[in-house]
Amino acid sequence: MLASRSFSRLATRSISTRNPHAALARSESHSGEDVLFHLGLSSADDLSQFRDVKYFLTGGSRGRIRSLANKVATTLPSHVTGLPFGASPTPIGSTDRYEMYKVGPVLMANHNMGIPTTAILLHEVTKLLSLAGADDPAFIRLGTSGGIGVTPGTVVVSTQAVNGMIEPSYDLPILGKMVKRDTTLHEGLAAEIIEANGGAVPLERGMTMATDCFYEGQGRLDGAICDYDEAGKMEFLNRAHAAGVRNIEMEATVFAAFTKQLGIRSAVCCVTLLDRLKGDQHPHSHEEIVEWDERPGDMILQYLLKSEAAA
Ligand code: R2B
Ligand code: URA
Repeated sequence: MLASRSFSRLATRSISTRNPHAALARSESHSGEDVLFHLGLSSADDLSQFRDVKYFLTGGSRGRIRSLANKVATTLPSHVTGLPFGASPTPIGSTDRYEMYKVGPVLMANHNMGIPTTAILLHEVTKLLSLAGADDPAFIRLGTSGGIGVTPGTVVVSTQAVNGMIEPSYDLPILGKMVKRDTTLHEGLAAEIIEANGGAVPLERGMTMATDCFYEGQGRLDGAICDYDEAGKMEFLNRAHAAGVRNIEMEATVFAAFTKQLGIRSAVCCVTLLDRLKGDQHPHSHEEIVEWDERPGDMILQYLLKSEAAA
């Protein structure tokens, strides 16, 4: 009962950008097009193929996104993917900065590491989907992270993102002023993902901290520079844990804030590769890490199957 209601779409709503100067881009560009520079696409291309996008999945590594695209192609039914039997997805646009794939209603691209590269992708994919007239697509980040007091291999489905100051805010200097944006994620989408998982992948709910540095920003003692000690590191990690943070990565704040500002439903699902309360380096075997790496994608495949079955 709850399942069919939560997976149904109540209203159609085109994704939209929020920029009163949109026409300026075309008038300034050499050819009168709005160029999505880092995707290698433009408003002059036939973007109608993106109109049916219902899900945008992103994660850091291009290899992980490529393998996810193949899994989506082989797991979703052919009436959803529209792919002939045995066909593999091929990248769309330029592959210099990002690798982007589309399988039926699922668009996928890697965002690389950190907030700036993720922000560029979010701007351009959102413009792309808006130009194409896509209807209310959900944005989901699938990634890896360091857990805090969480069993390694657990996927944290984020309630909210916090920055490296443990504040629920994405802070971006704009025109020389610090602009702070809300980082709350969409409750309903997270609930649908968790329900579709049905206990198959171990998961926890919790806040996710996004930092600007893998080493010092995450309180590691093993970087090339470190001006604090073990006690300082543990005080920081314990304080984050007490505030409700269950994992640390490098993109959740911009992902949450960007989507929240444009009214896009979004979720962040990151597997924890180690418990930072126990150390800084990955103590687990390569095979374990490879298996855990697949978990967020496998969870989302279950969500896609269920969501499409209810469509
Ligand atoms: C998780 O893993 C990467 C750093 O190793 C970074 O992109 C992140 O958020
Ligand atoms: N990604 C991070 O940002 N931190 C970790 O500890 C592991 C993966």
